[in-house]
Amino acid sequence: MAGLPKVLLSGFEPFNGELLNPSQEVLAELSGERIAGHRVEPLLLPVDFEAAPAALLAAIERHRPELVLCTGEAGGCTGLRLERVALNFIDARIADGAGRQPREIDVLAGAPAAYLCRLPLAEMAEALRDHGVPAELSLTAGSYVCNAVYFRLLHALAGTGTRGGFIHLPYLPEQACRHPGAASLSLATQAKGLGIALGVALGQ
Ligand code: PCA
Repeated sequence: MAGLPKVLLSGFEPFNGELLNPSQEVLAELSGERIAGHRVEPLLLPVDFEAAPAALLAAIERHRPELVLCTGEAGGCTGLRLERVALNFIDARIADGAGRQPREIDVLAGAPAAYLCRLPLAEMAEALRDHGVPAELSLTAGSYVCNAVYFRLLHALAGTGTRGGFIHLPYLPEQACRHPGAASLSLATQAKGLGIALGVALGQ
């Protein structure tokens, strides 16, 4: 399988007092899997405005993937949230892992205000629902570390043949127990959903 083209799949470490991050857990489920003729290469990122994009861009250099799919937790969302837009904007509600809390600044000065995702997100969301996985399209990935990583990803990939996307994930049931009323999806369903989304994206 070493010769297969690669998909780079990133997730984040737990943050904001959580003991788990669904995006970290799905990496273990999908690591090394073969999807539509591609091998899934996992990458765990720290919740850090500087270290996370740096590690992602280094991994892209190292692995030369055909597709990069980043994932992160969006506690409270009800399904897989397919992000259409990466904004050149940071406004951190809480400090990152390095203690930084930038407010109302650019991700990259001089770069465009936003990038649109070029993956077939509507088709991916439809396929997810067809397979019983709740999914929604979203026009903003927020203004925290996930959006900053997404913006740096799409900026780096602009004009290359490599495609990229970002999917936010709901709490795992173990997390939702500590947030009464919050939605959750099992790890198996989340991992299945990412496999389906990747299959549709790679089939294009
Ligand atoms: N979610 C955060 C950062 C890390 C994560 O998993 C976000 O949505 O920005």
